[in-house]
Amino acid sequence: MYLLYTHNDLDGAGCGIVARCAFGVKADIRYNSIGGLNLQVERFLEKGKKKHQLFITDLAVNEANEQGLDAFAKAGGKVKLIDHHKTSLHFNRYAWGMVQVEYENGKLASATSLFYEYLLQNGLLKPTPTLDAFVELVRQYDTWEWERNNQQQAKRLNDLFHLMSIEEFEEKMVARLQHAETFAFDDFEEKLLDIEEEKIERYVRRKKRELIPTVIHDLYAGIVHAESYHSELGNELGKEYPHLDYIAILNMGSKRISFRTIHDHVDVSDIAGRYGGGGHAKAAGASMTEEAYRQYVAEVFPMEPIRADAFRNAFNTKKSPYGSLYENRKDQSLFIFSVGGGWAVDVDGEEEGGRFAAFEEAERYVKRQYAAWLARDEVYVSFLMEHMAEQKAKLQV
Ligand SMILES: [Mn+2]
Repeated sequence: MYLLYTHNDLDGAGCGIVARCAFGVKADIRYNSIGGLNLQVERFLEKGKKKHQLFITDLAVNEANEQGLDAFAKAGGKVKLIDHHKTSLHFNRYAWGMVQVEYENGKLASATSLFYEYLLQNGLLKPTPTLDAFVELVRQYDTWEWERNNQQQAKRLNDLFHLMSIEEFEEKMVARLQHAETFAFDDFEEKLLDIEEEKIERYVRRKKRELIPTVIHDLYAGIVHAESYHSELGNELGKEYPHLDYIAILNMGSKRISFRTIHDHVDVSDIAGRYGGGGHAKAAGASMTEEAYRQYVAEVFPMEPIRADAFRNAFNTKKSPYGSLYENRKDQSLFIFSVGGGWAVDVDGEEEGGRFAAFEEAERYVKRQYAAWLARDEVYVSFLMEHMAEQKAKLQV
């Protein structure tokens, strides 16, 4: 018998699917949340079944289970932990650990791609073009390479995964991988996916208005409560508000926080690590500890959500030669204007913050220091008129 304890996301399910293709009914597959795995491994170690081959994929165990598994392996037990999370690299010190974040050609690994290659190399599964294509879609989705490559099929595969139970998805995919010549969705799935795509867009648009900006441990975070579509939210909100270092997505029901960033200067697995969690540099998660609850929920509760930049302006546009006006909830006026090849900021008429080489840097400054947004045209026009009146009055003195 083969036992597979794997993650309950698309990459984890991909491991279940290739295991089913390899072992058929001889595989007992359990899909776990990050927290659920340790309980499952504890129970397995108590029974100490040495005749089973245990695979753990896309997840890591805690220290107690790490030692338990090592003792189990040393006593002749068969176990393999295959993962691609940076925070799991220390398992490589064991013969039973196989953690790889990146391939030699620079492409990022996923648990499904690593496990698939393991099965091929050990003669447990025969490669087919359909399997290759499926594994590559999962890898592109899990590593976000799909976005750069605009690989919509990978994104849609993940959407489809969330439209049904894991078991149903596994059954559907295994049948397709065993019989189809190429990997594709059927007409009904394509229609469902179109509807789902619109639904996600509406959801993200609504969440944009609930985002709360705050500073935690010297980093600028955007906080939002959401039960689903964490990847889409992390990505869309991050791009909409590039002055935020990262996005924290809270799920109060499951008491979990997801951390996402689009920036290279932030490693969200470090932030998750502070609360006992882990993950990748750009996507990580943790349980909501009491400290996390205080910082991300209680202290933030009285704060106001972020205001989006005015988007229908004809005059008050970014990088306008006449200057761009921002405002905030304290009724301050932040005016960004070009000067001598650079950019400067006036705060209520006084220059502040020094000179900026690029407009984006000046904008980042007013957004981070003053929680400001691009004002609407009406506000801009009356600001300019007042400004001109002041200048005139000064000249007449
Ligand atoms: Mn993964």
